[in-house]
Amino acid sequence: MTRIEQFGWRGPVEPGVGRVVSAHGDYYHLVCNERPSGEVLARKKKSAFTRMKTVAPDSMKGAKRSEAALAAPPTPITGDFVRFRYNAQGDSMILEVLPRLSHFERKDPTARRTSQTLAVNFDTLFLMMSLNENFSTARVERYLALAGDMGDAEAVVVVTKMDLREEGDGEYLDALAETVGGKARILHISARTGEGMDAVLEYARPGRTVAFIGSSGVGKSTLLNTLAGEEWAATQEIQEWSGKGRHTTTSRELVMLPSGAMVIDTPGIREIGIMGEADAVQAKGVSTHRWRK
Ligand SMILES: Nc1nc2c(ncn2[C@@H]2O[C@H](COP(=O)(O)OP(=O)(O)O)[C@@H](O)[C@H]2O)c(=O)[nH]1
Ligand SMILES: [Mg+2]
Repeated sequence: MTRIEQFGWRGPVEPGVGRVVSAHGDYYHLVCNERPSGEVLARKKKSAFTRMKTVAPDSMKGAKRSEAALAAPPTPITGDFVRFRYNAQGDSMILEVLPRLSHFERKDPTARRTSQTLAVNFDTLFLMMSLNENFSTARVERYLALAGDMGDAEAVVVVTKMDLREEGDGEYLDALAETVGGKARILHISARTGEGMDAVLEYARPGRTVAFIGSSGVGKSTLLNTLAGEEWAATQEIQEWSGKGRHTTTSRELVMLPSGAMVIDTPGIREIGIMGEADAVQAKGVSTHRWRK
C-alpha cells in the first residue's frame, strides 16, 4: 500500500493526491506519495480558490454576495483529500479539494454566516459527551440531526468519563438510550479505567478515519492520547513545553494511530462556538447541569 492509501485514499493512485493532516495559517501539511518521507508543505494556489472575487465584485452587497460566496470552491481543511502540484524546490500548490465522502457541519441558526465544516472524510463520527455536567440528551439530539446529511459514514454516540458514574445515573443513561433509539450505537467509555475501549477499537481499523466531535473538556484529546499511545502523548507534551504547542487542540489535526487508523481531533465546540449553545443557555439562566435539566 502506498502512503496515501494508508491515509484512507480509496480512489485511483495518481500523482498529486494528498491528504491534509494539519493546517498552519497559509500552509497545509499534506501526506502523499510524492516524497520518500511522504510529507509535503503546500499552499493554496490563489487563483484556484478566489473564484468568489470574479463572481462577486466588491460592489455586490448583502445576500447576493453571500450567494456568490456559497458558490466558491471549498477551502481545504484537515481531513480533506486534495489535488496538488508538487514542487521539489519550493512551495507545492493545492489546486483543488477533492469531493468529500462525508462532512459534519455546524449550521448557524442566525443564518448570518454560512455553515462551518467541522470534520470531513471520516468513516465514523464520535459524538462525544461526558457523564458529568456536560451530559445533555438534547445536545445529542442536535448532533444527530446535524449528522443526518453527513454522507457515507456512521455516527456513534460516546459517553465518556464513565468512571465518574454515581448512583442514579442509570436513569440518565436510559433516557439517552431512549432518545437515540436505533439511530446510533451508544458506547460507554472511560479513559481512566479502560472501560469500553474494546468497542472503540472496533472503529480504529487500518485506513479508517474517526472524527471526534464534542464540547471542550469531554475527553477527546485524552481518548486520542490513549489510542495513540504513551509515546505519542509524551512527544506532544515536550512540544508544548518547548512552546511549539502542537497539540493544544486549537485547530483540527489528523493523527495516524499505531493501529493504522486515523483520528481527527477537533477543537472544543466552545472554542469554535457551535450554535452559540453555551452562551444561549447561560443567558437564559438555565444550568446545563444534568441534575437541573
Ligand atoms: N474522570 C475522568 N476524567 C477524564 C477522562 N477523560 C478525560 N478526562 C479529563 O477531562 C479533562 C478534559 O480532557 P480533554 O481530553 O482535554 O478534553 P477535550 O477538550 O475534549 O480534548 C482532563 O482533565 C482529563 O484528564 C475519563 O475517562 N475520566
Ligand atoms: Mg482537546
